[in-house]
Amino acid sequence: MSRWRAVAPGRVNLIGEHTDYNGLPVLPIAIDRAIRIEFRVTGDAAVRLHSPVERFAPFAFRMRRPIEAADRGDWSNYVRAAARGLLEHGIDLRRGIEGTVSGDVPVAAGLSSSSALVVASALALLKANGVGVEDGTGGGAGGGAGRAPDEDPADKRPPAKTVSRLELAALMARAERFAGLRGGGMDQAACLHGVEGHALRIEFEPLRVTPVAVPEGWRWVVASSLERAEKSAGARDAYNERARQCREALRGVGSGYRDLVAEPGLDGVLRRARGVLAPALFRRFRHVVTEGRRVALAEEAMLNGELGRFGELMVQSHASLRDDYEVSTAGLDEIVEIALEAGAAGARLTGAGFGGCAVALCEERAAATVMEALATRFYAPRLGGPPGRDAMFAAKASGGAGVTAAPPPPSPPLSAVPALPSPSTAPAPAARSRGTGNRPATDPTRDWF
Ligand code: GAF
Repeated sequence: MSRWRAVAPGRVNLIGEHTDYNGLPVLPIAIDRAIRIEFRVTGDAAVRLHSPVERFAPFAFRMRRPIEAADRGDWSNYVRAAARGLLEHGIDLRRGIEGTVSGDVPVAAGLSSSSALVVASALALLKANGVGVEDGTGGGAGGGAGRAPDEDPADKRPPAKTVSRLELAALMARAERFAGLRGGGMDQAACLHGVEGHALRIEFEPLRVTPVAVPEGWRWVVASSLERAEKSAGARDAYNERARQCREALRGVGSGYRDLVAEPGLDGVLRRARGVLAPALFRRFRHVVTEGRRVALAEEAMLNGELGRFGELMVQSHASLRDDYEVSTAGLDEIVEIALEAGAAGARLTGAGFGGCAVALCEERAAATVMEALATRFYAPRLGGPPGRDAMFAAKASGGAGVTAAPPPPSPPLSAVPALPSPSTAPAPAARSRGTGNRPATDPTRDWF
């Protein structure tokens, strides 16, 4: 019986934070850390998955509309979101999947493990139902160097239907909102369009992805603040609140963010906005428009190989996220400070903030010194020893998500997955009501799907 493996990378956003849901570009990389689903296709339209990580309890659900949500914070919601998104798009999910979810993207770390799970689930379900994924790029994206192939060459059956990567990215961005966070679409697009050795300029409305080569010798050090930034918990409400404030600010200023960022000087825009917005709204607004401007400047710096300039823009971005957008934490600020003092060209929080990780840009020869300084000054006092491989690592710009044939299993103990009632008689199963139980851990980055 064929077995498959859907692999979907996490991402590190280099610059352009909290701009995607305002229709402004971002510049992330897909990283060499991924969520994997090893699965076999089943004849009934149901999903049965489990994980070797204890806190992610096994689950099963039938893919019949409406797909019920499980409790807030339950990891199955990301898989349910993918199935729901595909069904709503009119994709006929007659066949299901059964398998194991694993991976090495640290969870609740701002590295997009949840979107990687959504994308991996969607790819697995599409594969199970003979729907191909095309590299259509909407005119923006270049080739797929380093991208895992979508089809096993041995599988000659023509796909019943195809979707393009861009279409799927947009679809999954909408679908993931089912889990509660009103995200903007960067994470799913980065996950599906990653290109080895390249950052990705992602534009929205319409979605376009353009790879930008990362110059030789630029290194990205990712360091966790050891504070969980749970997309499905506290961070979600604070995030959604920021998105609401951005819309409100725009109503006050009376123009679109894209037009505002395109104005020749931002001083006039900011002066006008200061006159009409309450102070907190003005600060949110100022972050968005200045960050929008920084993304274009950072891309230019990357194209010109100007490491110092790119670093400066990262530092400005962090200050703006800390002071104007108020999404940083003392831990993230400290990591940025230590990294800069140790010789990083730039450093900033990455992802939504409220905990999670920071990313530092270093010259190749400075990376070890920066990591050493973080180990001694940030991690040793907190962990009583060196950071684990999920707390601090050098990330590489990597290829995007795909499905390949999997080697035969050491078969997973699927008996652990709850049985579903018979499809002919039973209603769709009620959402499982077990909480995930956020166990306190010394190093909270150690859990992964
Ligand atoms: C989260 C969201 F999912 C993204 O869409 C983006 O807004 C990011 O936070 C902040 O830039 O990862």
